[in-house]
Amino acid sequence: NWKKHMLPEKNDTDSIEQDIVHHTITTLCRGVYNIDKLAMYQATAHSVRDRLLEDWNCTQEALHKENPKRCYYMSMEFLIGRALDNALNCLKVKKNYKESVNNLGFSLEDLLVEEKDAALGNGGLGRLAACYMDSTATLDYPTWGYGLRYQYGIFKQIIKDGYQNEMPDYWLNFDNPWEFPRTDIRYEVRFHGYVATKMNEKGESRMSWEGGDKVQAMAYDVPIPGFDTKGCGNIRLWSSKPLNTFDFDSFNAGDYERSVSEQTNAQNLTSVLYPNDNHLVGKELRLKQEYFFVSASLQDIIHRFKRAKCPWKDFPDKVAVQMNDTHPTLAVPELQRILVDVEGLEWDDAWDIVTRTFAFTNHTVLPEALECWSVPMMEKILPRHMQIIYDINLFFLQKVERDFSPDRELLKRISIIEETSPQQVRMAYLAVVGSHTVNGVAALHSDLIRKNLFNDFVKYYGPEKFINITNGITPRRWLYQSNPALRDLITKTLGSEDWATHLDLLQGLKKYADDAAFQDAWADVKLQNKKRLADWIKTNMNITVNPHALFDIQVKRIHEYKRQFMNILSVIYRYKSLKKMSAEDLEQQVPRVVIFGGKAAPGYYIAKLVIKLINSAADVINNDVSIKDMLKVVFIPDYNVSLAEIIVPASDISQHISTAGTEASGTSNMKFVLNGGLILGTVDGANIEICEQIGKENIFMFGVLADAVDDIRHNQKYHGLFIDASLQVVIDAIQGGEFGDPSVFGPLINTLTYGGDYYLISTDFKSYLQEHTVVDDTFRDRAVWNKKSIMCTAGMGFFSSDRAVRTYAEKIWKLKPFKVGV
Ligand code: 26Q
Repeated sequence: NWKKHMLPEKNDTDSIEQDIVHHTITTLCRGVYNIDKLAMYQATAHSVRDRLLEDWNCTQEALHKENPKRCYYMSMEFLIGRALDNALNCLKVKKNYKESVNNLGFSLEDLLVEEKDAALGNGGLGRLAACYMDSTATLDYPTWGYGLRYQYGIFKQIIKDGYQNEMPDYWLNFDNPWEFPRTDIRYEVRFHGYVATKMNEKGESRMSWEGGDKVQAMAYDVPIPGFDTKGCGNIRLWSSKPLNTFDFDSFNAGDYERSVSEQTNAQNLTSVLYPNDNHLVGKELRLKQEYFFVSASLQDIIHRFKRAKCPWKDFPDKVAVQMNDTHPTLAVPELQRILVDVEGLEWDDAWDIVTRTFAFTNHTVLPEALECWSVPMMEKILPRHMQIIYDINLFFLQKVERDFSPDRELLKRISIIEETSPQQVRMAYLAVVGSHTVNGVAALHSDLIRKNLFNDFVKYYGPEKFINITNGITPRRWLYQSNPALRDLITKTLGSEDWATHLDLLQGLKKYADDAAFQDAWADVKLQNKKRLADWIKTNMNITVNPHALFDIQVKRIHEYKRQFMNILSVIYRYKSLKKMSAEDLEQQVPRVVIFGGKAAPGYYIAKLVIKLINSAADVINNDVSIKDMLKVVFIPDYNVSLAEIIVPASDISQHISTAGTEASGTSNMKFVLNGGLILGTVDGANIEICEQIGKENIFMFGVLADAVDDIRHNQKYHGLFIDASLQVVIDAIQGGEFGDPSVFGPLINTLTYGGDYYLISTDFKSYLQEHTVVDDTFRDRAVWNKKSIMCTAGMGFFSSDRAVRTYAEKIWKLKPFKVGV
């Protein structure tokens, strides 16, 4: 009888309107006559989610029946952004919704911006996870994401006096139509306690983790629509809740307050996302979050596995787990613990299952970002896991010694335990030992980790275990959704919108690259997008920028290795040069708008000073009438996914200027180029492959190569730096107080002059300035520029996250698409 009531939702405008009104009255309990934009957004979102849920249920039911192999993408971060526009596009109902919302007296565009970003991530790694979920859903791969449901996402950045201030992002303040609490899906997670020996059912002696404190993990599901498919993916996020047991001991002791405060502690576990990007913080709470996440996810995976009654040895044929960096690495000892201590398997059989299940993606080579946890901390919070890690390490080292080399130095280097005081667990090594495949995220990065970080492991295991899968981005959000004008032009030109799921088809644009009419249409789209951004800047910051100027954009987390400092130094150099020019010369310049955006980790003092310097320079430059609007500087506050959707389509140039060898891949570089923006960049990360794909004549590259960096650092250390005259001019201007109290910037300038210039700004500065001149000269010839811009977009097929995910599925997960009935 159920079936007959399960009628599909209708998507004609009349039915849509009915649904929206219905949700207004019931779900929101609002009178139709006093409804505001927020309520209207919510009612609309609820009606869209109804349509999504049909697909969700359909997919999950089919998966349950067929029970194919599945992949689980474990990530501490998912930087999803807004969901409504994406869902409308995926379901192909945007046009009708627009009309329905209009008929109800609202504009859809107004409603879309009412939604708060789901900002459960810091930057690249979290956004990558979101793009991959979009692609696995679109390609019908049976993949689920697992993550944490932080109540506070990445902080909101406010600029006060030029300085960054942080405000909490309490994003769940209003109801969130895009998550489903699963009140019935709960698991217990233990911390602390002790290890005892016990007899199991077979009469064997086993270790058992007992006592300690327990909290509960409850599931929230976030449906992930695929583009133009009935299939719908899922991200399962865990929220910590107090266990609903009553602490009678405390109660009897009359300590009611304490028992309540313990409950609050349990809830606080998943309160806040750590706001550090590419930087380890060794906080106990972070370690607890990691274990909580891993424990709940594995219990859920095993619960699902057991329903099919397969033998344990088949586990890796049913389950693939991808670890997004080392953050979920405790899953390795946790699965080993469950198999040996709880399920009674022999160590070696269990270890075989573990290592056939996990794979690990590395996202960084920066030493300060590599996770290391102190042994005493780990012992206290996870006593049994610490023992298991020691055993994993012991057996591993014994094998290395026996099968490979007895060299003590090698064994010390390759050990999962670092013999510092106190000892440290090297999580990246544990992840390598516990995985069957390890991958880097761009060709250069994968080479570097094979050569440096994991070199001993490559020699021991052989090179096959260490592969490259270059990152990708979803063309749905990063072109189809965020750049409607370009989307329509491309679709019209190519004759269909198949490119949105087969991005290589963009190649078809190449034959129009010299066509003057097409170039004009192309340039007009760019101008529209620049106007859209200029309007945003005017409305939100009250700064006027000229949309015909060259828009030069650097938006990403603020970090020394990304060298926003070098960018603002070059801007100051440009400013000083403009000021020296005659009126005639000034008139001949290419006007520039330099746009910055990005958050600094709250405790990252130098990064915060960079923000201050950008804002101080902007103040002076933007108010100096003598340069005739030839230069404007804008720091866009609170850069996030939704702002990126406005900023990315509007670049002429975007900057990706990390010291060679430091940026693993970068993904915003791909987004800008896909939208017809040219790159000014170093020979680093995915810039190199972008260059290969689009042609070196279409990208501006400068700076030393990665393999020169070590020697230069060495030389600088022993022979001092060489500060070029152009750089000295800028340093003098700052120290001379042209941008406010110079003592403020002392520590920042010192990173160059006394700090050894670790990121090689002085090395690259001259070639950077030269390349800026090349950019200006190229921009003067509009036809040449437009052609380059077209060739950029046309060559970006490779960087679709569909390609990346397909490669993961074929090379690592051994997973086939699973299509639900049409
Ligand atoms: C670790 C321990 C404790 C607290 C925080 C962390 C932590 C959190 C986030 C460490 C690192 C991160 C984020 C890393 C990251 O975003 N890396 C970026 O990953 C992108 C996707 O592969 C690449 O494109 C970027 O190059 C890389 O920097």
